[in-house]
Amino acid sequence: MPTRTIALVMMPPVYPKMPPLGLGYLQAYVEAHGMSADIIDVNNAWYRCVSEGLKKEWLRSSNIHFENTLGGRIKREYGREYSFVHERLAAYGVIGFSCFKSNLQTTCDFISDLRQRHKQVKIVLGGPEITRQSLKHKGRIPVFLRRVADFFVVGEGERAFLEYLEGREDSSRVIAYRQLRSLKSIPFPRYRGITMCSYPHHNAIALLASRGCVRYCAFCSERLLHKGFCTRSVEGIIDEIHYHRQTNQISSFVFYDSLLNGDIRFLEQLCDALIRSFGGVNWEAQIAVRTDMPQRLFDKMKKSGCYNLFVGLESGSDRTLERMRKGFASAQAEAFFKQLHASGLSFGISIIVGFPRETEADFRQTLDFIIKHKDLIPKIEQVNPYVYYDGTPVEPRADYRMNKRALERFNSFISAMKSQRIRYTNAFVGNLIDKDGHL
Ligand code: B12
Ligand code: SF4
Repeated sequence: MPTRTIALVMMPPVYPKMPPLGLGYLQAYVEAHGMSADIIDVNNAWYRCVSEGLKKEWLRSSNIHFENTLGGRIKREYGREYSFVHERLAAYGVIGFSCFKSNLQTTCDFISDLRQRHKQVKIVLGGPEITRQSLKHKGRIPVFLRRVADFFVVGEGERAFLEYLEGREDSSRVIAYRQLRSLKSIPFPRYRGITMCSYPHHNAIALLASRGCVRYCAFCSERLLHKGFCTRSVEGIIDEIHYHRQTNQISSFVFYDSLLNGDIRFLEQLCDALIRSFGGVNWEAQIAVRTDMPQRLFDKMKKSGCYNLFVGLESGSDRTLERMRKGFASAQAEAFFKQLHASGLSFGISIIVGFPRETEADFRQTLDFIIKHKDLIPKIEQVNPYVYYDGTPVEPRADYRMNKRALERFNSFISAMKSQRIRYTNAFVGNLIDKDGHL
């Protein structure tokens, strides 16, 4: 098996502005175990060659028609670039594809094309969409995927992919949730072979300080990707930042963690180390509302270089927050925002309207909360009607596509933000709404 050459591929469309973090981790892990794997970021290569109009479409999320037809379009309109990737991939013995909902169609179509010429190639599929498909089909991988690929990884990829490469796969053709026992000494992504300056955000890079989550929010599919919660070592993260500052002149670091404050002792150690090692670096992250963070920790976050935070408030109604299992009440969120504010930290919040059994009064309370605190909350980062995700404990029928009221409330929310002159991020308003209205 080790004689086979390995490629790790990201097909489009996914977010194209920074190198793919998941594939960076897989490459680093496989290489630490004595094998070599090349990352082929087709998403980035094709994004760079298309027209400005197509680039704009690429960045609009939940754009299902665009997602499902992009591969065919590239093949027709950018034939040279398509063939170039085809030729390049035909040289590999094992190809692992990273699957998201947005790139699944392009990935499957491309593999079918590749197999026509390259019958011996072994195809492995992993990534969040494979996990979602498995959750949707109660632990099974659906037939349309089984026809396309040889092997599937559900959940974290490092150990599972290595087991496959070492020939330890079994007849089920699936490895699920084979998680690393510890992240403490995991090798960090160096993206060998990738030209960092080919990315639009060439001075920024994604980091991961932890995996999983400590909360159980009812609507959330993110916590289903990884069982439990664990952190890396602070030293490992500092080494990674040193490496990318020196080797790739990276000056901004975007934490892709589900939440950076899952373990507040760890967060404090991280901030201390960032201050000690660099006098601070530019960083941003998602965090959850917590009642146990001392003010000095917010101060350290600011001092260590935090320039933006994303906080999931989701509702201003205590009944809805409780049904969402957010783990806090609106008064606690208010106190938390005051702490952020007092340390001079910039942040944005997200809101879900039309969550199951949200009454008109609950919805009003959310609006009132936002309006009352418009000077405290710097911006609304994301607003969406409730979207059902496979594997979550909420009724699928509550999804906004079957709940007219959720869309009505979404529209009233936007009108209120406009009339009250509340700042919001356009790109994430309604970003989970299908652009074609498909299920
Ligand atoms: C940061 C982030 C973003 C960023 C950047 C996204 C990007 N593509 O780089 C931004 C804010 C732009 C974003 C936007 C969106 N996001 Co987002 N995002 C994330 C987040 C929080 C982290 C992603 C990450 O890098 N994780 C860390 C890496 C290490 O994990 P990973 O990529 O999953 O890789 C591991 C495994 O999956 C596996 N693996 C991955 N690939 C492969 C391949 C092989 C061969 C193998 C064996 C294993 C394997 O091994 C890896 C290492 O263990 C995740 C949730 C999460 N916690 O992961 C959501 C997540 C990826 N996002 C999601 C969604 C839905 C979106 C949006 C569509 C939302 C929207 N409508 O706006 C957009 C789409 C943007 C796009 N077209 O890509 C979903 C995707 C669900 C799905 N089934 O595809 C996720 C999973 C959250 C969720 N709802 O569950 N997102
Ligand atoms: S805190 Fe965030 S990632 Fe964790 S369960 Fe809640 S919504 Fe999901």
